[in-house]
Amino acid sequence: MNGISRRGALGVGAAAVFAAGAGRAAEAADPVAVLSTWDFGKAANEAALARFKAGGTALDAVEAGAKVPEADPTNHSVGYGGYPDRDGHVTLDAIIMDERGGVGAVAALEDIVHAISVARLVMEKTPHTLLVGEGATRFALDQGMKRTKLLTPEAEKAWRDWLKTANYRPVANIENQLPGPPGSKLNHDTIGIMARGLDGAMAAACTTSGMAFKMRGRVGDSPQAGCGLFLEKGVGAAASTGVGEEVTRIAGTARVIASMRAGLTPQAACEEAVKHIAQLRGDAIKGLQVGFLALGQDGRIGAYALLPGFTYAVTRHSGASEVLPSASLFSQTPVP
Ligand code: SD4
Repeated sequence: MNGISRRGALGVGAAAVFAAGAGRAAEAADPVAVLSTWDFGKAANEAALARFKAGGTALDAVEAGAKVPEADPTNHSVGYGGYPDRDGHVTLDAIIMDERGGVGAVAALEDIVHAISVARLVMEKTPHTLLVGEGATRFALDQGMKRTKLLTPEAEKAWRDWLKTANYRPVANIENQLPGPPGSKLNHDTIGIMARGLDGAMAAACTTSGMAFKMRGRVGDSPQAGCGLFLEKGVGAAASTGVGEEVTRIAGTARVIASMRAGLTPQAACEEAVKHIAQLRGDAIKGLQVGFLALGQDGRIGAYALLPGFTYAVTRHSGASEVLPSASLFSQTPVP
């Protein structure tokens, strides 16, 4: 398909059984506290765990974690310092969910650094689930949040360079291709983050400045419940990353959670959703990245992507953290 080789399934069975056994033992000894997308998720996870340790809820934990990349000017796909749309405006999308059907989201939010905190206020202080654009900014200001210019000189320069060709072509794994080795201060991206307290209560959040140089008004998968993020009590949570349109077409995280509810493991559920996108879209997804990450209520983790390069960060209640590579459907990223 597309001249890209599919990963062979041969030889995976025994390794998967071994990994499942090892995963169960690790979970029993030291349960998963926080799971998030990409290598930079580790710093976010650690902030989330610190919030748990300070007596915070799972909701407090995911908010604290999401705020880390939002405040970081070297991160070009979340919050302050994010790359703008093609008209030069930084616009943010974010969502937060709890176990009682609580959903709060903002889309195309401007001038406010912590989109995730605005999303939480939407959930807690309004009868709505999603506020967009000017109304979302006005709500944030009414709630006492500060107006901040989000376009940094560095992001503005990148935009002006882009304007020379104005060719919109999302780069696969740009999240891990910025200067510096993986995990360095310069590697950051959209974050999907899921937390589970020692009492088993879960919450999840996602925050992003979306695809760089998108059309003005474009909203991706991230702030749409069931697309960029979904959580269901007793089942687990799932987040997506990559080209949001490809996730939205299949209501990706709702699909992952539905599969888990029907009995698939988080890993099998992520694989099913990625394969569905590939089957549905054929050549149209050539060179595009989509990754799903899921945390089951029982602590099992799933991660799967279209292309190699997607990574995720796991932090346990002891404080042990690791960044792991996701498996992928295709074994190579095609050269444009
Ligand atoms: C979007 N899914 O706006 C987001 C971008 C992203 O890793 O997750 N990039 O389409």
